[in-house]
Amino acid sequence: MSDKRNIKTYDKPAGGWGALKSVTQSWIQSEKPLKNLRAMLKTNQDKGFDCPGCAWGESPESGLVKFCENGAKAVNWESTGRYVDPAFFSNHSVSSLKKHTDYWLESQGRLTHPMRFNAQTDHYEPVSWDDAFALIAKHLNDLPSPHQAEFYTSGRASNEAAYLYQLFVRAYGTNNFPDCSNMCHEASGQGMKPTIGVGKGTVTFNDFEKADTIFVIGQNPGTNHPRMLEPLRDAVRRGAQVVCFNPLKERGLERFQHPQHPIEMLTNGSTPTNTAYFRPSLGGDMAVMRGIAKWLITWDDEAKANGKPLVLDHDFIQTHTNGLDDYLTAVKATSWEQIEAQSGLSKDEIQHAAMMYKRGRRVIMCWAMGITQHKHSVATVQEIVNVQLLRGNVGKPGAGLSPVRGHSNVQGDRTVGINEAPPEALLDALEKRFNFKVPRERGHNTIQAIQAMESGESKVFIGLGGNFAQATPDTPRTHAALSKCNLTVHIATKLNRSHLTTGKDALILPCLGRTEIDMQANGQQGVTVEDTFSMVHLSYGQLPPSSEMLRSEPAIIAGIAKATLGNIPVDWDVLVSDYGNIRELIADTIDGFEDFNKKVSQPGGFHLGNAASERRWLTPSGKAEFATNTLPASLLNSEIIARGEKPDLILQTLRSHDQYNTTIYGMDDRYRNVFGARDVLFVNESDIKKLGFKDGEKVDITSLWNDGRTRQIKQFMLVAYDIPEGQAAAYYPETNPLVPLDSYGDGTFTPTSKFIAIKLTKSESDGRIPISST
Ligand SMILES: Nc1nc2c(c(=O)[nH]1)N[C@H]1C(S)=C(S)[C@@H](COP(=O)(O)OP(=O)(O)OC[C@H]3O[C@@H](n4cnc5c(=O)[nH]c(N)nc54)[C@H](O)[C@@H]3O)O[C@H]1N2
Ligand SMILES: Nc1nc2c(c(=O)[nH]1)N[C@H]1C(S)=C(S)[C@@H](COP(=O)(O)OP(=O)(O)OC[C@H]3O[C@@H](n4cnc5c(=O)[nH]c(N)nc54)[C@H](O)[C@@H]3O)O[C@H]1N2
Ligand SMILES: [Mo]
Repeated sequence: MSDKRNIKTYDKPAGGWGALKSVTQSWIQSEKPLKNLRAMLKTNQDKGFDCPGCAWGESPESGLVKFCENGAKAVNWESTGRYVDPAFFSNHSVSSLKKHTDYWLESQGRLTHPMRFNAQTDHYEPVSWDDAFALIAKHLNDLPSPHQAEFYTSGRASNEAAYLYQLFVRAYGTNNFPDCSNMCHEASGQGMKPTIGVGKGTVTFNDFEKADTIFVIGQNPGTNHPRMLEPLRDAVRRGAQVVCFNPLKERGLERFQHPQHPIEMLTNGSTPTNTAYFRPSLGGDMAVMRGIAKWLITWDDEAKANGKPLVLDHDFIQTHTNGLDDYLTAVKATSWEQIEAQSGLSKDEIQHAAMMYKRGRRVIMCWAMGITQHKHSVATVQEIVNVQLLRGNVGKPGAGLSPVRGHSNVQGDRTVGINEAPPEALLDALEKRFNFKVPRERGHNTIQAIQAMESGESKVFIGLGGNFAQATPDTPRTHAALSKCNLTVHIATKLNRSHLTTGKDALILPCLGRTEIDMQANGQQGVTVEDTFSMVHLSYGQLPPSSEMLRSEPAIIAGIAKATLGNIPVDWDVLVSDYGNIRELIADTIDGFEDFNKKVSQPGGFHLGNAASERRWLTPSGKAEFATNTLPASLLNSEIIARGEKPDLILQTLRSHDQYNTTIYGMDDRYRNVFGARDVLFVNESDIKKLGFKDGEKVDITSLWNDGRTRQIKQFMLVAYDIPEGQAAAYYPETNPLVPLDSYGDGTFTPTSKFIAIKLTKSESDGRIPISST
């Protein structure tokens, strides 16, 4: 390695040989390459398993190979030949494990045995499944109120596991269901539900083939949904418009070379994945959408005056919507000065975007975390909906709304009842079917769960997957909150930092992963998942379990439930003997799942249906509602303004190409040309100069908030990067100590992970470290 840092622009297309090389490496590192290769070919196939990576859905017609580079990494990461067994825990105390990085912890391999923390020895020690269940039952039954326990879910849990979990927790007596969705697409659901009547995307895979314009807003599919690059590329090839809004020039949104396309690979051919690229300010998308609406309305008025064809879809608006007049008034009252200042785009640029929108007769708008992790995310989602309603782009083929979900079953978990604010209809159905008094009080979301543990009100934390302590904001504070618990329990496949922040008692319960064969009394079981297009399908593990001691998630939940409640309200063992029994209960209680077992046994599964996509509006008025929100007066939180200090930069926290949320696969971020490091801060070169630093220098980063706490992370290397002035970017989860717990979205409680006001200071011991060998 040279001692000179070197971060150039990555000039190769996304995918391509780089992706193939990376997949090969992940195979070899798994130490089970041949077995995994056989398993890989079963990814997303009929009778195979659902990719444990992202929630992107499959084209029904796609061929033999249905995985992408990052899906391959997810499979090889889960199915490793390394094991974290009782000997490992006896060699490593919990205090010594805490000194290792997140990457090291997870790379030690698969958890093999149930383990109980012994505070005296500072070690996790083996425990029998029955004793583990009995310990949980004792803690839960000792609590004065069921509302003092928190039941977290990460979005990899299957429908069957999630349904059993919510049934158990509600029978126990609470709706405390903090989940990863609270930190993710919460704003999409909250924004869409009151406007179009459903909180899910309205499109399916096939719509992408029919669209003549696709907007991709605040999303980095090249890394996080790589299989989406194919429909984007195909769209560009057939002459459709792909319009991207992202402050960063993300490689996957520029060019793509299909790694599973031999001719493309051999000729080194690649295709652009956009036809226009706009680079807004962080948090500026609501203003962008408002500007697009303003142009559309202006053109419509002009067309009306000149007797030309109108620009808005007045028939659709008349028949299907409510509230246009108020919305028009709000749009007209928003000044171009404010739109330009807040969006970071000029009136002309927005005109260009509006033209591309107008040109499409069928437009899909996709978005992800760049939209949902802001203070005013709900209003931004609703502005996207408004623009789509103006031209009737909801509920027709090739058009619609597509919040692209993260975890592979995060959408399904919500559908089957993981919801701290459950709809009354769900509670009524459960009460009727199971004959117990369902708790009606709203439960805790993720932020409220942390607050409740911090204040000592909540005493038990159970995590169905995930890495709660690292994924959530204000890291040291969250760790402190967890360690105040009487009991912490983690149902997990791999060791992570959350497991090391123990309550007085603590358990790690190792479970089967998606890739593994799940045998129960009635034979091999499959589980179901719902993708981002509301397609529900079966997933069958292919590989022998990593350890004989592993239990499936449904079996573990049933074990906890039986120990805590006995056979109330169901015979838990019968449910686990055959997951078809769980699906029967889902069919009885959850909308859209009638004949579940039959429907899901068809190859490819079935579509859950989406009323808005059929132009049935499940709103109180029976119509789609234009939402009239005003642009925020300032994007800066009032707490920061009150502090009276001007931030140096606004930081967004994002994913590298070598990670799955808090799971770090490696230290490279190929498409951003970063190698061997994650403690980097991307900043515009002119800002680096303006702030008195040099490229490559190390800085400490402090975030601003008005609560008297200091939030700081140290020794991050400045990287001069192609990023708009005033902005910075760095990787999550390392940056979570900077996100104040109380800085969350209006109406969502989603941490504002894409908008953090920061100050930089020179690190005490400065050193230029090499991060690239090129
Ligand atoms: N390989 C892999 N796949 C994953 C994941 C993973 O970690 N690794 N995570 C999964 C999960 S849970 C999720 S939720 C998804 C996340 O998928 P993404 O939402 O694509 O994830 P992020 O890395 O957070 O990227 C956010 C993108 O939004 C842009 N952005 C940030 N702020 C703004 C803004 O204010 N406006 C606009 N227009 N753009 C902005 C950033 O530059 C970045 O390109 O991916 C899922 N798939
Ligand atoms: N600053 C910042 N914070 C963020 C985000 C951000 O963009 N910026 N993104 C947010 C988002 S979108 C999300 S979704 C959350 C993610 O938050 P989580 O879902 O809580 O985190 P993950 O990193 O996906 O969880 C990884 C762990 O899950 C366990 N695991 C893996 N597979 C399985 C399985 O099959 N079963 C079980 N039981 N366990 C399994 C492993 O032990 C692994 O260590 O983070 C959020 N936090
Ligand atoms: Mo997510």
